[in-house]
Amino acid sequence: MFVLPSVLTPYGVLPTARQIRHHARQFYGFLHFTINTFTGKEWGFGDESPQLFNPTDFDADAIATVARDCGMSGLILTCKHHDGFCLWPTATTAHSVAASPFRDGKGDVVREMSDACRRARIEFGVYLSPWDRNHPLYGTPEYVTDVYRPQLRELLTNYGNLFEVWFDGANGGDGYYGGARETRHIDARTYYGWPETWAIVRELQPDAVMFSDAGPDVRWVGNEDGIAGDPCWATMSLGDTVPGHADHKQLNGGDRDGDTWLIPECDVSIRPGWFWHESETSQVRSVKNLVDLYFQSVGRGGTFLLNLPPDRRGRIPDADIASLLGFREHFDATFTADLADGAAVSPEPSGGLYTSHDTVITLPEPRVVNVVSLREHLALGQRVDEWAFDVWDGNDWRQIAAAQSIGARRLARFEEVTADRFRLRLTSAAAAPALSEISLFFEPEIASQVVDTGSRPLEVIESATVTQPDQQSVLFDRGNAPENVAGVIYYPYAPRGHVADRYSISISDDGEEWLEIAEGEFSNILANPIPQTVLFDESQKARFVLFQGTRYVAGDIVVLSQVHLIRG
Ligand code: FUL
Repeated sequence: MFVLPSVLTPYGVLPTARQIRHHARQFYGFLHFTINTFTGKEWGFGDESPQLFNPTDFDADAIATVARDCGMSGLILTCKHHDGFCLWPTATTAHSVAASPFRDGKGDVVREMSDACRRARIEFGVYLSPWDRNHPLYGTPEYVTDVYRPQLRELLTNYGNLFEVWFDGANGGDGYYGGARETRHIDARTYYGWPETWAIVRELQPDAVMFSDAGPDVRWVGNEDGIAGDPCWATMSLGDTVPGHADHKQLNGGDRDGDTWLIPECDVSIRPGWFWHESETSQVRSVKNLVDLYFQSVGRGGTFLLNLPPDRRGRIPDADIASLLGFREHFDATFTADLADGAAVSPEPSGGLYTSHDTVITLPEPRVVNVVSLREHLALGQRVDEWAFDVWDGNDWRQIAAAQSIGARRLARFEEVTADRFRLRLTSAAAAPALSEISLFFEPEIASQVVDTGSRPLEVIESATVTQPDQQSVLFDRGNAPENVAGVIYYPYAPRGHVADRYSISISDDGEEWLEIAEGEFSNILANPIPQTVLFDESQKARFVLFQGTRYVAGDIVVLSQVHLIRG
């Protein structure tokens, strides 16, 4: 049994037992899979036919096995995304798998996925989008009481234990809404009655953590890049933060001595988009990038939520699997052997905890080290403000790492050193230190990865930069012998804010008569400002190509962005 040294009393805001268990999950996955997988969209409008959902080879066991094999502790499935299509046969709407060709309308993706996770011995969680662009009642109180909460109850009661319930913050806007095709605004503060909705989760799944911009257990880290602030405090003062209305910077770093313990969860996709798009197969994150993200999320006291988008078969593509397994291999090569094992520690830990401001670790022999891993005993609160790590070079101590905050876990990389003596200095702490781990590791170099994705990268034939603040269109003049153009890539290089979220593309041979060949939405562009690829139904050979931003988010001007034409 753990006997706490008597000098240690808890400091500040403390995590719940549920949160302590969640911190330990560290790395888990997201599955973004729905009709969008078949339409190529990131946000469906809600008018898509359920007939489109038709994975040809869906294999939940194969997906869960990949997640387990790459080291994930669980998977969270988009049971309903913003387009309102339910991946289980719900009683609340006809817009579900029951109306799709999948398993002849008798399928239940949530059932298959939750069962497969249990078989693979990983946990299962659900994402249920509050925004529903399909449902006619969206925007009325009845949507919340008669549709959304009953959907939640179905998911919370029929699929076994859930480890996390994910409430995203995208809210209101235009949609199909049962044919009304209009814009519906809701008040993010009051509309969903979050306290009542959260109470349903507590009642039916008391062990599950809940995620949103405002917790109550897990908070968004403020970006969709998977990167926590440095430092990133587990506590944050909620103020007027509600799901869908939050200060991204504050979410990213938390507040030292904030009033609420909110685990920072770093969500990011293994590809640029959250859903599978064929054109992104050449852009799967490399092993090195995934490892860096682990250090920037788990290594800063957060959790790492990595999205794996199944393709139209209903499988994780080979290129993604190669990166994931490479990540696991590197992870094991780094973290299997704690090089501080067998060390003499001075002063000795008391009750299993390192309680001194200065701790010297003497190894039995010199070892090659380049990573230190620290953890605080979370039940006593986040106590350490600043720390530094030194190596004994034979004559003197030399500092090789330093940072603020430790919390659930702090990983620091430093130049490779061969030494037998190291020292941790807790240079500033709000209360007597209580560390549960000081470990040393050697991280090998990551071999560069050559993955043949079998996909041909898109070739840019001409680019234009938008420089004028009020310029909302780009005109390409391809001259008298234009080549085939397959589509357009829009780079929202603007500072977050003034970017187009609707577009229209037209062509003309003479600059007078125009034909619109594409129009649509750049969904989620504010939270995830990645390049947006629009591929035409067929290649076009026209002298003029006109790209127009027809609506702008968080402002109405383009500050600086680029538009590329893709070779057809
Ligand atoms: C956001 C959504 O708008 C995105 O489509 C995606 O699901 C991301 C994880 O959360 O709120």
